[in-house]
Amino acid sequence: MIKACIFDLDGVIVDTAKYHFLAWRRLANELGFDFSEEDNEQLKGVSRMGSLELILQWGGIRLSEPEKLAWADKKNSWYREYILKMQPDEILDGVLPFLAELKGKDIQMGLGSASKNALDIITQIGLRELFESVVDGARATKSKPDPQVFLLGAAELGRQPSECIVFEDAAKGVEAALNGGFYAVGIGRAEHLGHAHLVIPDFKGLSFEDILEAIHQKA
Ligand code: B16
Ligand code: MG
Repeated sequence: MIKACIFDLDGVIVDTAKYHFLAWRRLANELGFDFSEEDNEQLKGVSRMGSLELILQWGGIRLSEPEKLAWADKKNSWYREYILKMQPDEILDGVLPFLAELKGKDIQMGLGSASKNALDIITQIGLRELFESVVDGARATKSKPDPQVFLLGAAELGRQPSECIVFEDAAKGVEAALNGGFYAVGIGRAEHLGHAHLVIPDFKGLSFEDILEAIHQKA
C-alpha cells in the first residue's frame, strides 16, 4: 500500500535547471570557457560542489580549495537572484492538481532535494505547507545515488520505503530511490530514466490511480 510520495524539487516541481545553467555558465564564462545546455544535463541532481568539480574539469581549470569555495558562493548568489524572483506560476504543468489529489486522498507528501536552496524555493512558490517532511541539501550529507535523502524523508514521515513513491528527474536520483527500496517514477525521457518503475514526461493529465496501476504492473 502506498502511503506517501516523496518529490525531488528541481526538474520535478519546478524547472530551476535553467537558472542553475545560467549561473554556472556565467561562472564558466568568467573563467574563460563555455559549456552547453546538453552538458548541463549531467549536473541534474548533483550537489553544488560536485557540479563545480565537473564544470572545472570541462574547462580544464585547476583551483585551490578556498578558490573553489569562493566560486561556488558566487554562483549561488547569482542563482539566488533568480530563485528569489520565482512565482507560483513557475510550478510545472500538472503538478498542482496532482498534489491536490494526494492531499484529498490523505497521501503524505515529502520533499527530497540535493539543493540547499530547496526551502527558499518551495516557500517562494507557496508550497511549503503541503510538505510534511523536507530533506534538503543542508540535511543530507550523502549525494544521490546514495538513498540517504529519501530514507531520511521516509523515516520522518513514519513510513517504510516500500510504502513510498519517489518522483525524480535525474538518473542518479532514480538510482538513489531504487537503492533505498522505494518505488521510483522518472519524470522526463525513458532513455535517461529507463531504470525507474515508470517514466512519465510530466504530470499533465495524470491521476494517482494511473501511477499506482502502472508501478504495480512493473513491480
Ligand atoms: P544548490 P534536486 C539539485 O536539486 C539540482 O538538480 C542540482 O543541479 C544542484 O546542483 C543541486 O540541487 C544543488 O543545488 O546549489 O541549490 O544547493 O534536483 O535534487 O532538487
Ligand atoms: Mg532534480
